[in-house]
Amino acid sequence: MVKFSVLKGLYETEKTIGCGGFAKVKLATHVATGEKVAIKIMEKKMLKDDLHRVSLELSALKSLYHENICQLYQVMETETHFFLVMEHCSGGELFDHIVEKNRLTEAESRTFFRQIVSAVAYLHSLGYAHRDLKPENVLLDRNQNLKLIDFGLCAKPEGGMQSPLYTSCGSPTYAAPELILGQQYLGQEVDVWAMGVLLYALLAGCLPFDDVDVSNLYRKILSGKYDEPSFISKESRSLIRSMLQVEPKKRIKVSELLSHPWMTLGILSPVKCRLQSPIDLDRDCVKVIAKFLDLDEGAVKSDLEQWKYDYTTVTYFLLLSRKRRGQTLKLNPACAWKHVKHPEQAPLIEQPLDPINGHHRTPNGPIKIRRKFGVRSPGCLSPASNMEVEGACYSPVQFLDPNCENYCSTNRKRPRSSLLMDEASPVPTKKATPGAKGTPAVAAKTPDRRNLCETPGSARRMLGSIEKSFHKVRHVLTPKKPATVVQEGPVVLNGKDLCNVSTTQCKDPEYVIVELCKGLEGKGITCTRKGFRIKGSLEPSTANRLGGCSFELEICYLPHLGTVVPDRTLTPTKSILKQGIFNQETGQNEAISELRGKSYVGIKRKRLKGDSWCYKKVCEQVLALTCTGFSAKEGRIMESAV
Ligand code: 6BE
Repeated sequence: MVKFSVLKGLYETEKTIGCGGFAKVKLATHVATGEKVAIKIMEKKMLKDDLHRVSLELSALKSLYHENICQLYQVMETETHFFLVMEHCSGGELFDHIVEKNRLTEAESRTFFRQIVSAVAYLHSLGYAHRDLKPENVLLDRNQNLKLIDFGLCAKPEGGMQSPLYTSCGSPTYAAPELILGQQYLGQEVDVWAMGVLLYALLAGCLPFDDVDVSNLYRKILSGKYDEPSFISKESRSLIRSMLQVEPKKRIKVSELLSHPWMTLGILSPVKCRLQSPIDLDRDCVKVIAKFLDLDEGAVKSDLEQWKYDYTTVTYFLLLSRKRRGQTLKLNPACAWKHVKHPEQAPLIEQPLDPINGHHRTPNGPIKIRRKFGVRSPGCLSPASNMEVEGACYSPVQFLDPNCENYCSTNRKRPRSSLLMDEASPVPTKKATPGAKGTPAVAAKTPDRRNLCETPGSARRMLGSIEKSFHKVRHVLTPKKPATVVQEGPVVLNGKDLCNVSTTQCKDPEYVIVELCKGLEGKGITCTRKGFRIKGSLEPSTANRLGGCSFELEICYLPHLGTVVPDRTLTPTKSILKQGIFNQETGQNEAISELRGKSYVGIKRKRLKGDSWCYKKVCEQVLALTCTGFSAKEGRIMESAV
């Protein structure tokens, strides 16, 4: 199914793997190479006040090339949506990895933390501060390499990294004391604090500063006091302590982190923050593209060197990654690319500049100077010398795909939204004043996980009219949702789906769902039941300060592990996968009705949106309920032991 015509023939979209506040991430296959990618899709209408973040994120991503930063491959913009085609990180969130393992060993934490420090040091070296470092923003690729994501809150102070910033943003639990106090701060220093919280989370499996009450949370952060679990080594504790220094000037510097003895223990080499020697465009990959498009190598090469983040760019990146893995370099002739878009027909694109030097960065390291097209949007020139410029402030690239209804071949008219973003890009500096009696300034604000970034009023006003004009187009582009089919009974889980499933010792799904709802409601979690699914949510205003979360729990039958016929050629998991719920007597897969009272019931958990730590709390509640058998009383078809 292709929902977005702009992707037609170029990407085969699969499932949605994440829904954030204003973006959804879909898995997809890049048709030309058959490689997996992640597509971050943002609906402009939903972006509202967050529209400028896309601009920030794009300008940052376009200047970044690092093995621990999720690579941007292609950008598409239609009247209604932004599509960011990005590197596929099949290992999912580092957060889930920690939750799954409870906590990580020192060696594993070191391996991960070195990569985080490397990515952050690289960012800082380019003049960017991330400002939203947390395990939810760190993904793992197939080789367990870490990849930093989400640059929507990053900042690039005009006067360089030593210039102060003012806007408080990011998650409260990762916020440095100076952010809480609403003071001016240095991007590097708040990133170091957040990395301290992150390292603590890796090693301890919980947060150093945590409280259900927001003011208490801020008090704890400001005090800088936290528990040091005894299982954490003296060296680790000392490193965490050096990062979690309340006084920013006493905090360890990123440059010191790179060669810190803890970081190099057993590995010896200091952390590298930059990629090694610049590499020229890979000739083999260029050749393959040239052959496919019937162009000469030189044309493809010069096209690629412009780093337009179009289909040529993504194809190059993916071919290169195939080459590095020792896989064949060939392109799928069935791909629509050839028919819809030749490099020379590409719309004239405003080039993003390397925000540091006004140079064009190339993914392979060398910086090529191409000043001509780099246009700084006038709105970005800050009048005050100390004024903060959030993110880079170049005009977002206009990209209209010829395959889309809204493609404008002359490309003279900029989409209104882009003009809008130009206006919105210089986020006004906001100097928060700490409340009376030392009440933290941020505490009074909405405890949204990414609070406190503002959009100028003019931009907000413009949005209203743009929304209206987009409304019509949206109806054409967005097909109606199919009516949801409410199932009669619980689904039977396949072996593939067994992750994020809590098992119960109960065989009655109705009992489990009723008790689960009761138990969660008892903990102040709002639940709505639909069939054998529960949609739940935790409001930010109630028990948590993390911006709340919503989740889905699905009651399902677990595969009948006991009746799987062992197949010696397969591993146990594969054996379940292959055979499903197999009844030895009948030699058939059992129907759901026949499973009643025979199969154990499981609860599949899924975070829909919101804060991960808040979601972790929900998971803990679910686990607590399943462990206690939902209540003190005996379940109807409950068994005491498996
Ligand atoms: C840029 C945000 C992003 O994701 C998970 C998988 C694959 C790819 C895990 C489960 C199948 C593969 C069974 C945000 C959030 C959705 C995690 N901004 C990404 C890129 C991004 C997500 N992935 N790759 C890139 C990703 C995540 N799964 N497994």
